[in-house]
This record gives sequence, structure tokens and C-alpha cells, in this order.
Amino acid sequence: MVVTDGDPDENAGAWWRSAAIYQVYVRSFADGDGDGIGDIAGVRAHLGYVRDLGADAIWLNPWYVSPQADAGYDVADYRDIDPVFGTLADAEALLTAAHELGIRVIVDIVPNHCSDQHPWFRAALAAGPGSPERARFVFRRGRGVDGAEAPNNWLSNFAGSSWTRVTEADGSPGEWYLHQFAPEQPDFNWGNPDVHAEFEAVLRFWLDRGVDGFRIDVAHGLVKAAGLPDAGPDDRRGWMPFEDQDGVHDIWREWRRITDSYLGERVLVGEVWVPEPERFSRYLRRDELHSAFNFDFLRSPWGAKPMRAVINETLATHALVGAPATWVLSNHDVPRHVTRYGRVDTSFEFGHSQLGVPTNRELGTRRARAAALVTLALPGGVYVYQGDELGLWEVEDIPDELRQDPMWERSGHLDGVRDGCRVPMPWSGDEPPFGFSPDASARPWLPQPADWKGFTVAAQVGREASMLSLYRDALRQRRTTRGLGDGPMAWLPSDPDVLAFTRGDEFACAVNMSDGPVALPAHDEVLLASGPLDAGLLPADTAVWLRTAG
Ligand code: TEU
Repeated sequence: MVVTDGDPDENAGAWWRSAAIYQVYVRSFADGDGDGIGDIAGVRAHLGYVRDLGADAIWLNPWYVSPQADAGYDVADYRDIDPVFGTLADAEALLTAAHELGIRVIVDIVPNHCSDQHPWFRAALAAGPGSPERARFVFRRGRGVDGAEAPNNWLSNFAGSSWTRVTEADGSPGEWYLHQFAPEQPDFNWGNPDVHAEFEAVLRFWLDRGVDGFRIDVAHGLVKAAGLPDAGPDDRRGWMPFEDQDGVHDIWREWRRITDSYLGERVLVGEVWVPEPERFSRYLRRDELHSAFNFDFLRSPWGAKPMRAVINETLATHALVGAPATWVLSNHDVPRHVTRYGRVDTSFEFGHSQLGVPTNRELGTRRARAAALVTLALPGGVYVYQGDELGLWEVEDIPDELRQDPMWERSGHLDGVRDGCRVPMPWSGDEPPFGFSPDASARPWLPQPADWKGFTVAAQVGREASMLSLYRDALRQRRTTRGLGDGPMAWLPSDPDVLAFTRGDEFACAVNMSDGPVALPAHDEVLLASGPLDAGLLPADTAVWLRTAG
């Protein structure tokens, strides 16, 4: 597909504008070889499940060679597969098998940083200060006496300073290098042409093998403010010198030219955490990324007022640049929404861990069912994180010694946000590993709760009231119902605690976020409901899809 200037409809009807994309967290999806860790063979064996669910595409979390200091987001070789997940031949076979089933494949790409075991970083350590090898990363002399203090005050996303001091070849304390995440994840210097050339080659390597696109890790983070100034007092909230710098957009223009040079509507999807919606929309300008995760909806507390505001703002800012919105309820970095929505504080914010805060799972599940119908009815694309469709909850009682998230150790056990949503999928059977591993004696890399027994795929298939049946029905109807996916929506007049909107002239969705039942909007037929209706009324925390006169 070649983008032509000035044609507002050049990508109307493109698959990614309406896609339902299923996020496969490879390490926890299905274990093919019995080592307790999910792998490519496991994904391949379960592609039929993805097809039956009704997803258009899968997004695979990183599968590259990696010491796994951050579950694969520390990449040591961007052109090969980590042996724990399989081989390059397995990856190629997976792409073929998925395409045969009509499932597109988006792979994760991690351009902000690599692994400290990447050959470039090892060469940089060996080559010493001032070398071209060090210029590919962000090395600086320290401040203070003998350079013993970090070059600036930036804090890592995983707690502590963003800088680590190295020991030079002669044994003396030396320069510091920047890592916005763990010390095992040195940031690249995107001011260096080698880095641009290398990533262009990596993109082409995977595009040539048939991937349908890339999910770009930390797409707001690659460019740092000139001179690396100290961060201001409102650290972590708002505009920071290591995030959302204007220069980052040049990189996305470069990448867009690359994907556009390939046939088959290849896409760039940004992981963009930017507080201001207008600045977020800049990533989606016509010659930049195709789409980006809309985390504002995920962050929003449960409630008609805040969610209406997010929907309005999302649609308005995406309209500025002609991009489709996306809707996400959970992913591998945030507590599962069944748990979030059962709490008193239903919002999500990084750094405000609610680990252990009581939650009402029954309420959270009811809301999660309603939220599924709302997000699948809103304009644009939608992401489903593996296990959302089973109604899995955040596993909060993982023993400390089994936790794997680097954030856990680095924050002094204050933050436990990311292991509990990564627990391996339950497929079948009455006890762990619930069919996750082929061998019943295998121990999944994180322990599964015994009460997932009733939540396995096998336990939910064909059971009308199950979360899986709701997702399958909704995804099927979403494909076949006129008006859903990309396109306009209009609000219907409603109680302030109800969200009700139409998609086209034949479809409406309503969700009741008030305390008691409300009347349904005018309709001919109830197509789908997230829970039982109450004598024709819509109960609290319930959503419906309606066929309206048309
Ligand atoms: O997460 C990115 C991430 O956590 C930051 O963008 C952060 O949320 C933001 O700056 C708010 O302060 C991605 C991956 O999804 C995650 O699993 C990785 O650990 C991380 O990047 C590092 O690669």
C-alpha cells in the first residue's frame, strides 16, 4: 500500500482500522515442549482456538533471543528466536500456519533499548569512552567528585536511577549508561545513524518473513531532550525530558516509509503512554504510526461520566488525524480488569499498586462482561489480552520467591503489578497445569490458582453463560453486524449513569453504570446481553447490544 498525500480515504476499509487483535503472551499461552514455559509450538497448536474466538490478528510479545531479565523485553538478537520459545524455523512455520487460517500476525519490536548481552553493548563496554561503539548508547561521565554521581536525576520505570556506572577495562570506575528500564536494558542512542540503519534492517528481516506489523515498545521514549537535563519536580506525570520528545516523530516517519514499501497493509502499532490526548494523536498522523493503544480507557475508573469523557476525547483527538481509535481493557503490564473493576478504586495508574486491596470478584466479573460489549462496540479496533475471554483475574498470592518481574525486586516489593496478569492460561483439566503443558507433572513458570478449574477453556466452551461464549458471540456479531468496527457513533439520550450509543442506523449499545435497573433504549431485538435482563430492564453493571429499527 502506498500512501498518497491529501487523500483522506486512502486507508478506508483497511483491516487494521476495525481489527480485533488477540494478544498472545507467548511465555504464558501454551507450552509445547513441557518445560513449563509457553512457546511457539504451543501457539501454533492453539491457532484454531484463536480462529474460533473470532480474532483477526494476534500480537505476539517478544520472542527474540534474550537473557529474559524483563521477560524478553531485553533483546540480545533481534533476528533470531530465543531457544526457550523455539527456532526461527518455528516462527516462520507459525506465520504460515496463521496466514492459512486467515489470522494476521503482529510481532513486538523493542527499539528503545536492548539487552546488556547484545553484541553492540558488550562491544561498547569493551571499547571504552569516546568510542563509536559507545556512541550507539547513552554513555556520560558522572557528576560530582570523581564522577561518582549519576549524570542527571532521571528515574527508571522500574524504580531507582536510570543510570548505572560501568567499570572500565583498567578496573577504574568509569562512565554511566542510561537505562529507562532495568540496568540489563541499556537505551539506544537514536541520534546515532547506526541505530537507524540497524532497525531498518531488522524491520525488513521480519517484513520479508511475512509479519503483518509491529507493536512498538515504548514508542514515546526513544528520543531524549538535548543535553539530558534534569527532570522537573512533577517526575513521572506529565511531560518529561525522556518521553514524547518531538524528534521521535521523525523515526516513525522513517518506519512508515518502510512498511508502506511492502505489499499487504503492514502496520505499525505504538505503545504510547503520553498524558495529553492531543500529543498522543501526533503519533497517528498520516505518515507516522497506523494506530496506538488507547490507554486512557484502560486507566479510567468504571463509571459513565469518566468513560463518556474518555470516549469523547479519544474520538475527537483521533479525528484530528484521521486515525481509528483502539480499545484495550488489560495487557501484560497491568492488573487484570476483573480484579480492578471489583475494587472501590477502579482506576489504574502506574506506581499506584493496589496489590492486596480487597476486590469483589463477582462484581468485577459482571463489569468485565459489560466492558467487553462496550469496547467491542466502540468505533475502531480492539485488543483482547489472552485470558480476558476466560474472565481470569489478577493472581495476587504468588509467593514472593516465585515472582519474576524485575519491578518487584527493584521497587523493594512495593510494586507487584505485572506477575499476576501473566500467569499461564488454563486450557483443560481439574488441576494445574490445566493443559498448559503437555505433561501433567510440568510446573508452569508462575503458579496457577487451583480455582481456575472452573475457568479453563474446556470448562467454558459451549456453556452459554461463560465469558468465553460471550466473547465468541460478540466477536462473531462484530464481524457480521453492519455499523460495528471503524465508522461513526452517536450518543443516545440517557440517564447520566448510562452510556448508550448507536453505530449506524441498525445497532445500539447500552451499559448501565448506575445502582439500579434502567429502561432499555428503543429496539427491535436484543442481540446480546452481558447478563440477565430484569423484567425487560437493564440491571446495574450490565450491557446490551440491540438491533434498532432499520
Ligand atoms: O512497557 C512500557 C512501560 O511500562 C512504560 O512505557 C511506562 O508504562 C510508561 O513510561 C509510564 O511511566 C513496555 C512493555 O509493555 C513492558 O512489558 C516492558 O517491561 C517495558 O516496555 C520495557 O521494555
